[in-house]
Amino acid sequence: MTKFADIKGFVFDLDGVITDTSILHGTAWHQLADSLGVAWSEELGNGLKGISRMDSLEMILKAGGKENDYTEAEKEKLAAQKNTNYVAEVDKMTPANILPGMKDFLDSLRAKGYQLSLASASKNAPRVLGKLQLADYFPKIVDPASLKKGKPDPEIYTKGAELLNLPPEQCIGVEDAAAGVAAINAAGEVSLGIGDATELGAADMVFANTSLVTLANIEKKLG
Ligand code: B16
Ligand code: MG
Repeated sequence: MTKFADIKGFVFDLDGVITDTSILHGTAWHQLADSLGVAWSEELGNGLKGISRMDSLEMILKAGGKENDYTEAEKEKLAAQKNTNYVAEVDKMTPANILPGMKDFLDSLRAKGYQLSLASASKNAPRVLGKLQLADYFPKIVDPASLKKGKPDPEIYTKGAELLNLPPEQCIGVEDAAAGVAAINAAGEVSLGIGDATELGAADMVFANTSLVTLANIEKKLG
């Protein structure tokens, strides 16, 4: 098991970890589901966390029994429609939308010389980071368009460690979604989950919320 002293880098998810765009994603998908006549549920919305844009659309269509009703071109248009609505909300974001404690945590990581990269499934991640004024913290971002498979596949976290030139076991992956924790574990990194301990039971350590995520608390858990 990795010790705290072995850790050299952190690979971050964005949505639900640094900021809460999941609400904005949920609202935009809910709007689209309504327009398609697909019944929305909280469960459906939660299941989309960390899932790529096109995979999210497929899940919504499947939930409504409409997975065979649209051509690929039509699906691209539906996804673009959702994204237009989502981006309009993202553009209203400010640094006040950084989740509690996360700015301090990022500052402490920088001060202690840890390397940081971003492993977000979101193609809008650079835009979101810009709105939060955190772009300087993440010069290394995995390009989600380069991925063959989304979370829970380890690819995005493997690439996140590669960007840092670190072996995976020297990295902590930070996630709010079960699919993301599975991806971190499969990549051989130490998994830090933020949220419900039952939902994120596969994580090496779980914190109930972002304000509990500090280097001191991580050291306590990792030893
Ligand atoms: P976009 P993460 C994920 O971000 C979101 O959790 C997920 O709900 C969204 O569908 C996905 O990004 C794609 O986002 O449509 O902006 O490309 O949690 O991996 O940071
Ligand atoms: Mg997330």
